[in-house]
Amino acid sequence: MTRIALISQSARLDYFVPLLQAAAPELDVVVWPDPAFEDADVAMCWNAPPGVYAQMPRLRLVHSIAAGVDNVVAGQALRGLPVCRVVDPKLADGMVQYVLWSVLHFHRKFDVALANQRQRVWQRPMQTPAGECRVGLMGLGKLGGAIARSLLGLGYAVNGWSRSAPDIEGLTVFSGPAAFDDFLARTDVLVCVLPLTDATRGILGQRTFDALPRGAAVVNCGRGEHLVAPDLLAALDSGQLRGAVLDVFASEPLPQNDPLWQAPGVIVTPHMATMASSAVVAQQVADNVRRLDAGQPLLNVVDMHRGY
Ligand code: NDP
Ligand code: OXD
Repeated sequence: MTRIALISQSARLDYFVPLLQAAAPELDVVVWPDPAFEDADVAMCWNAPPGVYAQMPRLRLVHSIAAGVDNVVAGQALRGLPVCRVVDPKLADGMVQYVLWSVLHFHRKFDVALANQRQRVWQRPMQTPAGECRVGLMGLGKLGGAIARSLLGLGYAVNGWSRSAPDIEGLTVFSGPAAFDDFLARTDVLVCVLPLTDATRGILGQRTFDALPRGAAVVNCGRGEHLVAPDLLAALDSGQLRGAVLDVFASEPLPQNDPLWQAPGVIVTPHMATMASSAVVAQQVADNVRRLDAGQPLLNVVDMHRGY
């Protein structure tokens, strides 16, 4: 019987047990750190403890419960194991909504109105059409592509940055590191939906902020490690940046004493930009386990050379 181990050092994953049993009654499901995890064929993970796969000699597949795989591969010897992730159109819908809310916050100057409210100031901020608000999307994959199409549909001026140049009607794409500064120079609201890799870690730092037009805003819904928080605070303090919406943090939950909680112009949300339904995640993992056992190609396999 194929055994699947639910593994996380930071979250309880036992709610997946009945969902997996419903999706694939033939599976034997165990929850780490039950010692039976060592004999599992499949690891289904979020934030896996470093080195855990080395204790699993029968392991044949690592499956993230999420779109990102950074925290299931960090600190692991993968020995060529396939790594799969979740891809779900409804996950993209949630991200589109979150980013739209963030873009509206800055474009329609809700940040100004809310700050004025705290001072009992009645002042109608000047408004501009969507076409004059330039949204710069870092990452044009499953999530970034959906965001681009939605914002373009609402009339925003959208530019994108990625490694390749996906063909999205109306989107101007800047490709690779050489085009990064040109991309930034045309951005009023910078949105990060990149995966976390060696190439993207710390990309939201001083160099990037300095290359944006003065008064630009930043939205991070990729991973916390994309952001260099002291650089953000300095850029806000100097007025180089107008504000930031942050959904992800290097340490989650965000520690009580973190200055980001109270930083003027910063909105903190608890990694809620989007979330696949647990039933969909369980079904996708169950489908991939069946494919694995049948020797069929797996779905949503991550290219571990790229890291995403
Ligand atoms: P995809 O793999 O579909 O897309 C990744 C995109 O990033 C691609 O456009 C890719 O470019 C681009 N990219 C990767 N590395 C670079 C680089 N070095 N330079 C430029 N572009 C790069 O990922 P998804 O859209 O599905 O998800 C993106 C991330 O969103 C996840 O990894 C996760 O971290 C985060 N996320 C956050 C959630 C939240 O609630 N806050 C929820 C879900 C996901 P190319 O295609 O050209 O290679
Ligand atoms: C994801 C996430 O990667 O929820 O899916 O962050």
